[in-house]
Amino acid sequence: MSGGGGGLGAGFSYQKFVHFALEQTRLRSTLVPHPSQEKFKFIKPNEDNSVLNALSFSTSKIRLLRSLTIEQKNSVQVLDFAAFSEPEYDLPIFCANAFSSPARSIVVLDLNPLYDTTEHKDYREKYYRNLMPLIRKYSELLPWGGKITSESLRFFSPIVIWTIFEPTEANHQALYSAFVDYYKVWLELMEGAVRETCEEKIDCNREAQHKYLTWRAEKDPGYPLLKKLVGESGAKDLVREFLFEGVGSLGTKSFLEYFPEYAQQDGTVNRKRSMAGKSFGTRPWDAHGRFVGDAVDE
Ligand code: BLA
Repeated sequence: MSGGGGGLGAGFSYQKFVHFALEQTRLRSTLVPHPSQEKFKFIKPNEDNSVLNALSFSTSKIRLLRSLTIEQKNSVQVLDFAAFSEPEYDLPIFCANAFSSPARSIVVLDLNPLYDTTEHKDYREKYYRNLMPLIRKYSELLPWGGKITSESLRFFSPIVIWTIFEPTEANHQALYSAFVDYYKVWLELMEGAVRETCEEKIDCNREAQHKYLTWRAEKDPGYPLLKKLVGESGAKDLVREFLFEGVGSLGTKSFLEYFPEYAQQDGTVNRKRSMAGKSFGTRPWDAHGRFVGDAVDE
């Protein structure tokens, strides 16, 4: 191992994260392979130096638990791990995304809220009030990653870890520890979740999840890399039928129906990620999870 960090060259791998999460989930529920697994498990990248690993499952309460890792020898390492509950539960969406190059790691780790926590205070109280100590634990080790668009922010919770760091051993260790804590917390919420019976509420949960899937399937910052690795139609399939499976079946609204501000005159979707042009340079929630953000122009 070289002296000054360099966790990536030293064999850093996000597989460890995936193994931990699957093992923990198995302790509490039965994992059944998700139908999407068959098509994507053996997905082969165009480039010899790259390995893709795709796994997907469901359980009685989890509609889709899926993980994608990308490993390029001594260079890029990617983790995209998410868990979506059945619409009968209003559980947050577990989201762990990390893109690591030798220069830096870009990380989002969160229990993404199904409902905006500024508008839906009851939802914030229900899920995040008791979790605020988590952010106190990690805000120094994994500090705010700098400007983030208002569009992304509305999918984040008050406990989000949004960070950019030098890919050293110590930083990856901190990230692993945070991942372990966040996933355990999510599993506990999952275990405690009570099945909703009101059809209207179930419909709302389903639509909220569909809106989230629609956003991510259209605007994922990882898309160019996926396209490079598996080609344009391969990347589209991976996004719509694996990573954000459900985007074609949980609802019928289109991206532009949810996010009309992205409409261009010819009816196509503007490819920019941010239309508002506003961003947040510091953590915009207080210690109670209340929104206190002050957006700045990009
Ligand atoms: C960058 N990825 C980013 C950024 C965010 C995210 C916030 C910083 C740039 C920005 O502000 O848009 C991640 N954004 C998210 C997530 C949500 C969101 C998780 O809105 C959820 C709602 N990243 C991945 C994967 C790849 C990847 C799987 O998660 C590759 C396959 C790559 N992310 C990637 C790259 C960048 C990036 C290359 C930097 C380049 C860029 O910003 O376009």
